[in-house]
Amino acid sequence: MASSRSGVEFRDFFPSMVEKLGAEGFLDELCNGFRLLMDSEKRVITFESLKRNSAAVLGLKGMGDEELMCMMKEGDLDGDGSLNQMEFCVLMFRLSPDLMKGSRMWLEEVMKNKM
Ligand SMILES: [Ca+2]
Repeated sequence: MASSRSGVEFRDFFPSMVEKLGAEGFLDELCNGFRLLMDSEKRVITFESLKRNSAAVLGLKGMGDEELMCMMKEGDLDGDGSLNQMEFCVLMFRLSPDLMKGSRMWLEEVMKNKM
């Protein structure tokens, strides 16, 4: 995958989280992150909800508008201008290349069970 890292700086702390939490625990954390960031009425992440809530989420703190916008653009697979839970999780994995390398198998396993 030619990842255009379009200015998105992301501290790659996921691999150590997976070590600590295990695959399932980690996915729960991702879902938690999603809930923290989403617009509580629309149940998806919009640019506004991302901007409003990003300070609460480890790793997103201090991101500027442009970076958040890039994240939205990169994560929005179906082009509806918002991120649903699946899009968010996929994006998080794409932002963590190391995790991506090591995680294909367990990720698929966990996704099958959970989603
Ligand atoms: Ca979308």
